Amino acid sequence: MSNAQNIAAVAREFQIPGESLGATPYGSGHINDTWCVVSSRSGVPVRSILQRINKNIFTNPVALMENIQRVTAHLAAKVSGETDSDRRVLALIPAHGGRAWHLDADGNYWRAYRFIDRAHSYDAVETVDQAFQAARAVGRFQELLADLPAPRLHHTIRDFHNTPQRFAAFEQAVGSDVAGRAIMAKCEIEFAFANQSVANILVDANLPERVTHNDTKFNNVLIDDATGEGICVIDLDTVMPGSVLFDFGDMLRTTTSPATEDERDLSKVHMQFPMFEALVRGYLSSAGRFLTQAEKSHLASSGKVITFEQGIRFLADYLSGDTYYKVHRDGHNLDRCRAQFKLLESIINQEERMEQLVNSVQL
Ligand code: ADP
Ligand code: GN1
Ligand code: MG
Repeated sequence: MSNAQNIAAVAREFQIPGESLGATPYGSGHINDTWCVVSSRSGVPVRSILQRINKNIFTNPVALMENIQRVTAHLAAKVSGETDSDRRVLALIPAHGGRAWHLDADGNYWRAYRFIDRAHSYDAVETVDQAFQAARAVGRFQELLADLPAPRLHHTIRDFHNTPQRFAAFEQAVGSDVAGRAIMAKCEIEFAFANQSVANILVDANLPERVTHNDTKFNNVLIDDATGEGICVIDLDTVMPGSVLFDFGDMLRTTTSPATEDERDLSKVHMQFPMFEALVRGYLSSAGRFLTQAEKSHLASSGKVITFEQGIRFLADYLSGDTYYKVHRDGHNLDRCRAQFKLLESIINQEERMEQLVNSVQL
């Protein structure tokens, strides 16, 4: 159900105005399938985003879409009146019946968003300002959602950042070795076991629950082409109750190294201190207004936890035969794991200096 004709048919289920000109696969996300749909409105081409939600991973798409509707409505009300307010929040395009989603004959859930023009996502960070801007945008996103009215959002994936549970799943994947690949990943498996204690740092810290994004990798923040501002935080599937430290940690994981997440030349993978500094300053410029001391004191260690968590998630998926993340080459998940573990080593080597920086910025 993904040839051009079928995509056009799905696009017609939504209130996308104008006549459809075509659709192309879009973005580099690992989970959902995304297309950019172009339609002609009075002769002017207009783009929309069409997404098929990964139903193996998100087992309750209706609850997920309810979260997204509540979150986007709340954010839109908060930014209304600001310049460019319609580019600061994702806006769902409803289906013809008025629902926020369309269910196809194969049981797939789809949604559409207005395309945010004049902004881009990047798989690797290029400048310190980009790191600053992305972190500021995520801090603001959390701040704007702090007064989201009850009830609590649905957990779209249970125990998403329960790192000890992620470790248990990894251990199980090693034990069952269903794809017979453990032999290929001996060093990485040893490294994971040697660093097991990292998994407990944030769960043991008794941090406050807030509305958080939970998937703040750099390519989930759109950077404005003209101003360089982190204009919109996207990919809202995992917005749910959580700790802000996982959001900050995932930015640290994805914005401090010059290399992409799956870089095979590990000499390119390292934590660049100036990027970390920009990240801390950008994040505190918005989130500094509401963070507790306990949260601030875990900023540096959060990167270590989530980089470890992500490494063992990629490794577990490699050992399980690549059932979760999209892969584009043999050994892709193992490459991703290796890059995470290299980055983790680099973070650990600079930990003391990172803690000092966080303390000095707070004064
Ligand atoms: P995934 O969950 O698979 O990562 P995303 O929601 O992050 O999917 O979308 C994939 C990519 O599509 C993003 O990285 C971004 O480049 C682009 N994208 C998503 N939504 C929009 C939008 N509303 N406007 C412009 N680009 C978008
Ligand atoms: C997935 O959807 P995407 O590609 O932004 C994953 C994140 C990982 C990330 C690693 C729902 O994010 O948790 O950190 O890949 N999303 C889900 O690149 O598992
Ligand atoms: Mg994404």
